[in-house]
Amino acid sequence: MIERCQEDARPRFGPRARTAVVLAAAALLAATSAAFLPGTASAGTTLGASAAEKGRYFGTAVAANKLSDSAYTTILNREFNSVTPENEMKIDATEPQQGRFSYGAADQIVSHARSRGMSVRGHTLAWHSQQPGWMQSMSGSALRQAMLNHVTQVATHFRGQVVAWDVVNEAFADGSSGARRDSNLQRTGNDWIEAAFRAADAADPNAKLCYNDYNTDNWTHAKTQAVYNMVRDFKSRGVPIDCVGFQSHFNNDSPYNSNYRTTLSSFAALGVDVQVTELDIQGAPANTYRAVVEDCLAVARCNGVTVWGIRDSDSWRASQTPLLFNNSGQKKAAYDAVLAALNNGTTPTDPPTTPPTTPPTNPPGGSCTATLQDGTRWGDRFNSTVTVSGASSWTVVVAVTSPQKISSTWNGSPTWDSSGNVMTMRSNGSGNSFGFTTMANGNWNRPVVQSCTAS
Ligand code: 9MR
Repeated sequence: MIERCQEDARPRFGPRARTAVVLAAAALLAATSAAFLPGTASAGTTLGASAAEKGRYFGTAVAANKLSDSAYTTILNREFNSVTPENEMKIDATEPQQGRFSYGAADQIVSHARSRGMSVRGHTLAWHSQQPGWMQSMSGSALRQAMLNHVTQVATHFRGQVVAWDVVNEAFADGSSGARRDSNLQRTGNDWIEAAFRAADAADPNAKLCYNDYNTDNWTHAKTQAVYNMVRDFKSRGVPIDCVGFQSHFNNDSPYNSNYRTTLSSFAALGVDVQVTELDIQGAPANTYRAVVEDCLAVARCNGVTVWGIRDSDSWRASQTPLLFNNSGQKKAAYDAVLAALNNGTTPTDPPTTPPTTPPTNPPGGSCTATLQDGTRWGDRFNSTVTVSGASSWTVVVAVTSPQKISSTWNGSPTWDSSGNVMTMRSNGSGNSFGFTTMANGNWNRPVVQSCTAS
């Protein structure tokens, strides 16, 4: 049975005119990725290159005072294609005295990153914590004005250099209340968050504007639901929010849960991008790191993953050894798991946690439904994802229009007809969706799903 792809005409970045900068950044990342052939899994050898092959970034928090440590910069420059200043863009760093702005350390990181083709996430414009003394002692309309001026000045200074901003950080309370966190900013009025987003939007219309928080990873938690409701409300009222950051500081008290993918996809379904912004995991278990990356890759609007430091010794939780490199800068098992997940391979040392085979839900030869969705678009190519329902084991035929060429695929086993324009993709146990990159060669027609067969 033939199922045609469904139209999805939503603008990818909403009404705000930020597409050009985002596409330029994506093209830059794509240009750094390795070449690879039709039908093969990605074969990147670094986190950044492998992520770029999947249309994503892989980033790290960076501390300016470590940029003189060559062991640190060797790993940074080799592995990562996105950076987040760990402390240098915070309020106490950028406006230590009211009205006197200080950008030296942040500029140093931005310059290091951009001169090497890495993108920058800005962190953070409005936060209850790390406020300079003068702001801590303010309240009411004076504080509201000072906060908005800070957002405006800092976002203006970095305009064009920061791809995404954590506009507001950690504004919800822990625990089961689902309430806003009490803070001097919250006491200026419940609309302080949307006011901050509007100020950031006016100052830098091309940056993606994110809300960022921790302990919002588990879909069932009250805090997660509270942030979800806020984002849904913002989208319905036209508040300029583009993305949600999930810090993802996992430890024994706040562990990874397999519903993380549901969290990411549920937020994405509200019409925002999602990003893993501060990942670290106590003990750095390879399986959990891999699961986080796979969850992000499974959600089309998950733009990338940032780990919160390079070596364990760089971590704010160094004693928990939560990062991908040990104190000597050597790759840990978690590194191999992340790279393999990005390349869509498996790690031999880690047995699968789910049974290898599940009985087919549909008899062989029956029909299934395959829906094609647009993914990231660069200057010369674009990604597409196909989601299959109605069969756990399937064969989907997709055609592109000459002179288009499919240059890479993921999450399936492809074969090709003699023209190279018709791809038969078979499920390979990676789940119910697969993706591919099409070189446009001047033709931007959408690929067409020709058939879906249960097998
Ligand atoms: O890693 C950061 C650490 O060096 C700082 O002392 C601390 C306070 O500003 O902030 C840490 O980063 C935090 C981030 O800004 C927001 N989410 C939680 C992070 C870990 O505390």
